Amino acid sequence: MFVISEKINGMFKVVRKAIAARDKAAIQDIARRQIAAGANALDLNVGTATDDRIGAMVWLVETVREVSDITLCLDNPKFEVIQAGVKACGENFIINSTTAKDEDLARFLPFAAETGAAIIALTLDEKGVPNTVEGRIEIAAKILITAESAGIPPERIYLDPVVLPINIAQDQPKKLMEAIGQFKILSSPPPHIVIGLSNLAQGTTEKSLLTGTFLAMAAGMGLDAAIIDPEDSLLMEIMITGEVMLNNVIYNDDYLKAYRA
Ligand code: THG
Repeated sequence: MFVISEKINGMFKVVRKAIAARDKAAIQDIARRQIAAGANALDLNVGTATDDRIGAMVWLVETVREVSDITLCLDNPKFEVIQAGVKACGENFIINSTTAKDEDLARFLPFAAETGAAIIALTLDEKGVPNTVEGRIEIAAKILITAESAGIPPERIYLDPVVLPINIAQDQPKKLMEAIGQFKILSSPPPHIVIGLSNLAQGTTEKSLLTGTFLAMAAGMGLDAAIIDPEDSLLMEIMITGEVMLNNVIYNDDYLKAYRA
């Protein structure tokens, strides 16, 4: 599982304050801790509090780049913000994200092709997030076909079926499991599949248990990347144990320690 850290996000108060105060040390501290806990990439999201989203994104990229060359997942719906983040980043980034709206695909895909970057694509279009498995598959197919015409192979596409909170959309996880399985057979080689896992548990009390159970089930269907908090040790242990079940990691009695080493 490709672990993308969710913690550098203006949704969190500490990050919001650090961005406002341009407090480098606070951001660099989160980055170091998330990497030490097992992050393979860091999602950078300036949130909605600041007016100057371009300035905030460029500052976040430069701040993290001072301490790490890790892959940065530039997270913003606005093309201009992504463009500025990419410029500041130089190398080793993922674009997060485009939707399947014609207007978004027409700008994000040629840009991803030009930069050689991987790109996350949400399976939502002009009509929003589909409620059905079929609706998500149709949009996923549209994304893969449009990406291919733009010169982006499926290996550089991360399809995101869009996870919704369990307390408002309990019918969704089962549909997402099915959608993930179907996405994987849409192309050869298959696309990657990513989710923002914490969306599931927003406003709930059993966050690790809900996200951990979902993660294990989704991994079984072919999920291969997730935006999560690697400092959530129960979640990480479930993730690693899932890798054992899928025969991606060799079992021995010390497999948790071995994986972390
Ligand atoms: N797909 C993609 N990118 C994404 C998401 C996605 N980026 C943002 C988000 N979703 C993933 N990141 C988070 C980060 C935190 C939380 C959820 C998703 C979260 N926050 C707590 C809450 O809202 O209850 C606490 C916030 C706080 O402390 O204030 O759960 O789906 N491609």
